[in-house]
Amino acid sequence: MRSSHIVLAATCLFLGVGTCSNRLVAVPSLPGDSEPVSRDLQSFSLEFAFFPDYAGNKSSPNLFSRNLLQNFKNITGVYPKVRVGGTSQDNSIFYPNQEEGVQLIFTHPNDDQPSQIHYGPAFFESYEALGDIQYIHGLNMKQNNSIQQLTDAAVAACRSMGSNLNLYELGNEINMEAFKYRPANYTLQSYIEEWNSKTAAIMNAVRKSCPGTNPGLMAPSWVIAPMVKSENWTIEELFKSGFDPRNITREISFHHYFGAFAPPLAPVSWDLQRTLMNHTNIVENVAPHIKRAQELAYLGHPYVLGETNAIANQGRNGETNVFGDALWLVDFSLWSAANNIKRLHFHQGLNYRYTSWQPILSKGNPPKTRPPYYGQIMVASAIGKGHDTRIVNIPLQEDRESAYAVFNGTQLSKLVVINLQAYNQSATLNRPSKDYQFKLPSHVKGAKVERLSAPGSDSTGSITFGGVSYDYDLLEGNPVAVHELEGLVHVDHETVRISVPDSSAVLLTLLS
Ligand SMILES: *[C@@H]1O[C@H](CO)[C@@H](O)[C@H](O)[C@H]1NC(C)=O
Ligand SMILES: *[C@@H]1O[C@H](CO)[C@@H](O)[C@H](O)[C@H]1NC(C)=O
Ligand SMILES: *[C@@H]1O[C@H](CO)[C@@H](O)[C@H](O)[C@H]1NC(C)=O
Ligand SMILES: *[C@@H]1O[C@H](CO)[C@@H](O)[C@H](O)[C@H]1NC(C)=O
Ligand SMILES: *[C@@H]1O[C@H](CO)[C@@H](O)[C@H](O)[C@H]1NC(C)=O
Ligand SMILES: *[C@@H]1O[C@H](CO)[C@@H](O)[C@H](O)[C@H]1NC(C)=O
Ligand SMILES: *[C@@H]1O[C@H](CO)[C@@H](O)[C@H](O)[C@H]1NC(C)=O
Ligand SMILES: *[C@@H]1O[C@H](CO)[C@@H](O)[C@H](O)[C@H]1NC(C)=O
Ligand SMILES: CC(=O)N[C@H]1CO[C@H](CO)[C@@H](O)[C@@H]1O
Repeated sequence: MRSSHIVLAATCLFLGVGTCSNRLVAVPSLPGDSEPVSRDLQSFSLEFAFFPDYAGNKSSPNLFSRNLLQNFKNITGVYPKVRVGGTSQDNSIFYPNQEEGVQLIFTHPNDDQPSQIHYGPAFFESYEALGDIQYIHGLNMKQNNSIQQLTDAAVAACRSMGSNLNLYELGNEINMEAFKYRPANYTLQSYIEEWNSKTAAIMNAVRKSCPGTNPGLMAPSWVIAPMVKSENWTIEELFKSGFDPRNITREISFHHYFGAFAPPLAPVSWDLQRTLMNHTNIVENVAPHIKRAQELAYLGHPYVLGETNAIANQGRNGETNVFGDALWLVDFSLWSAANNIKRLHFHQGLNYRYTSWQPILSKGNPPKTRPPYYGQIMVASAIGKGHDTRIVNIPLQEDRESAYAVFNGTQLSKLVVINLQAYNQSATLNRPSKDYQFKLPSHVKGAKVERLSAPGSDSTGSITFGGVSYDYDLLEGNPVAVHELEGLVHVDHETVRISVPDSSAVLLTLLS
């Protein structure tokens, strides 16, 4: 079956149906301060409690997860980095004598997360199941009755993970959580003293037990989200007040969500358009991180979003498990990359409503590649294998559209256009599209066309990028071509013309 966008593009061009803007857009030149984009921009954060469900273990690795991660390596040449942490990290206790890898204790069986996690040495087998991946292992800061428990966990990690242990993290979203389990007089200064003394104990234990390894810390892993109000906890204040005197931090990590799945809830399809499928809103949400990254550049650490996703509290059905979320993910990722944010760890958990894939059958939900994964694959494809890739936003007029230029060194090499106008798969009207013309350098003779498409922004399946499906049911997450690739587009008079249906995106790879 030919994909429908070809027909729709023709409708736009020849019959004039829809909102074909037909403007000639100039591609901005590369600004002097642009930095190369990390090939592992698309990275992951796996909820601590559910890491074994995602990874499996040595004797039975989760091949589906392994395939989905391997796809990134094939596209960019490097694996995503994986942080194992989240709220459940601060409810996890390491028991050196426990035989089972992990025991999850749920307060209510239908809760999204267990209230307690007990893990033993076998938990670390999961780190060997997915491939040669660099990990960030989360340690519990909330637990406050034994330093030994903390250092045992750190030592178990460095002993079993060796060089695959990239960083530790101590505590999750303390700027929001500390008030729930520390006394009322717990201040920023208390936090600084606690973090400094606990990380000193961790590093001493690691130096003794794992000589030759040198893992640092990802910190402070605070969260910025609409519901978090911790006005006296600013990172500028943190670093000015004696945090990390030994400079063991290697990466500054913040967490970010675009909203929360909590009352009052706006209608879901309205929120999808308003909050996620909205370039202006993405720009506004990322702005504080861009500013903070610039202000903290003097520290000499990369700035990453160590845990992020669309809507906090594990997402919202109809908004984060649908194709519109994949389009949000592409725009959010490219905007962040264009503004020197080094990595985005998209948070994952079993049965979560925003997860990129469901790794095993659980609560009636079968293993499945979900829409956000396809957005991640498109971003990875835009970045590719180059070591000097730079990304620049191409300003457009509306909230519901977005475009980027990708450079190899100083040479324009790719274009991305995202049409963020919601389109329901059940709609009966012809699918409208927007028509763009870009002015290109004279050496460009044509372009390869790869589209991110689905029946609608509310689709949970039938998604492809470049005609390729990564569905579990086809080949367990390996790529399968299900649509023919569209023919090359020609470049006439140094101009390329491309039609982008509502709720879809396109990657043009320029050919000389
Ligand atoms: C990915 O790359 C590996 C190693 O080069 C190769 O063995 C494998 O066939 C590739 N997979 C796909 C789906 O291209
Ligand atoms: C490894 O995974 C298999 C399959 O889920 C499970 O039966 C086994 O108990 C796990 N091993 C450990 C040590 O947890
Ligand atoms: C905070 O309150 C606790 C009792 O809840 C007390 O033991 C501790 O000394 C107080 N700390 C400071 C810094 O005032
Ligand atoms: C912030 O600090 C000020 C001054 O110390 C204090 O009055 C205020 O209550 C604090 N706010 C919060 C939310 O702790
Ligand atoms: C997009 O977001 C901006 C900023 O939050 C808002 O002002 C605007 O109304 C939104 N546009 C749409 C189409 O929802
Ligand atoms: C701290 O370490 C980082 C590398 O992780 C380095 O770039 C920075 O200059 C160091 N800062 C100080 C004050 O030594
Ligand atoms: C980038 O340009 C360099 C120099 O022209 C070339 O060798 C390299 O293959 C290009 N990389 C990509 C990913 O196109
Ligand atoms: C999609 O369907 C929902 C629910 O029926 C409706 O509220 C929304 O306006 C529709 N959106 C578009 C873009 O047609
Ligand atoms: C054993 C332990 O972890 N104690 C810590 C409890 O928390 C306070 C700060 O609130 C630290 O100072 C202690 O070291």
